[in-house]
Amino acid sequence: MRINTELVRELNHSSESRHHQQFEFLQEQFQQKGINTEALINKLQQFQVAIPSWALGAGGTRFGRFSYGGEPANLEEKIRDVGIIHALTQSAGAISLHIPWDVPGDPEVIRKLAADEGLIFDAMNSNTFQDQPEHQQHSYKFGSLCHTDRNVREQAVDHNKQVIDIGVSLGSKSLTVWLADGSSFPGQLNFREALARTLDSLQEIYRYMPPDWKLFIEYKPYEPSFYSTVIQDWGTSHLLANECGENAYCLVDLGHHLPNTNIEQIVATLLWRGKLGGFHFNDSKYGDDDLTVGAIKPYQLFLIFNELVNIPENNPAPAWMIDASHNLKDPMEDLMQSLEAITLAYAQALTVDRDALEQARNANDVTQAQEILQNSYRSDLRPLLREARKRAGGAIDPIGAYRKAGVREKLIAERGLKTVATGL
Ligand code: PSV
Ligand code: MN
Repeated sequence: MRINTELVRELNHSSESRHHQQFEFLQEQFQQKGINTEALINKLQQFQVAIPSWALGAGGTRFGRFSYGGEPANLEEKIRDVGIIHALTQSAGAISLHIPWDVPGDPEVIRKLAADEGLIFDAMNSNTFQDQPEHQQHSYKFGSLCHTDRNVREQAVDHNKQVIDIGVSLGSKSLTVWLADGSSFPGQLNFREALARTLDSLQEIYRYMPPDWKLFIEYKPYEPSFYSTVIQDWGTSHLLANECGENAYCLVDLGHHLPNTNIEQIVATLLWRGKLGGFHFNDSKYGDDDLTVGAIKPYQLFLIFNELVNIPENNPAPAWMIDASHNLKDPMEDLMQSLEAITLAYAQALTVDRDALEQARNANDVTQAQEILQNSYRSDLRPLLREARKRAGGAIDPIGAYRKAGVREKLIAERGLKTVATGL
């Protein structure tokens, strides 16, 4: 199943005139406010978010997993699925692989396949949170890079080195390390020694990276460890990144914060230090990456983008990725909803009147500062997103087009109802 430009044009046909009216109306409003529509469209078209290879199948919980049907059974099919999402949205031009779930047979063939779909390889992800008996001698039950046993640490470091090698063969330029290392009971772990051992292991991985690569260090306060996590927060991630070197950065995953954490402030701090390397988007009511981006806290997402639109020169462009779980919905529809929410928050943040906001801040006009932000947040910029997509060759209404084209039905016919994608 593939979606080509011809088909997208056909699918767009019925939405064309309605879209035109809505876009004209929005453009007039932009003119009145002195906002440059073309510059906005240009920025939106440049903005690409990577799709993780493990998000294309139905996710499970520890209580069960309900398959979706037509799920990709191998790396080639995962790339094809991201190709479909990219063809419709024109904003998912990259895929992020998790090893050993996605070891490529022939890297050249995989590279070509991705290029045919207009995709590049974003950050590589290592996995030392699960045991893969056929690939490893020692267990990660009590940690990996932090483990008390040198042999386990060496095995985990070697795995990360292999992931880098695979990434190099595919043209990726970064490695994301997320560790499940931690403890579930007080007394289990010597905090200081565990952190020191983790740093030691990370430094060895860092030294192995090619000079044009970046290391992203992801943090998470709990789960699967329920008492302590070795890299629990942005401060720990920042400390480790600093100790590793200038190509090591922090990775912020929205779901990896305790309730009510001010994530936008963390983003601002990391940007100030030039250490924000990557971003995992998702949403949650209670924790981690349970829900579609923007499903619960769209205003928080906007406030985060309000910080992200101004990337200072000392911080390289962060890597954007969705990292969400899909338990009930069609994963591809869910990913398209996430892309829409992310792009919308980005567009809204781009329309904030920065000069007026700074003036209000400097005058301590609290009400006005809030008004400025909320005016942007409350404007419906969806016609702008549709126009940017349409001009780039994408669908005016990606989910509508996906359904009209019968993508899922065709995938089920091709792949069967009972395929299971590798992942969590
Ligand atoms: C962990 O919760 C995480 O956010 C990390 O990014 C992992 O690599 C990913 O989910 C998938 O397991
Ligand atoms: Mn993540």
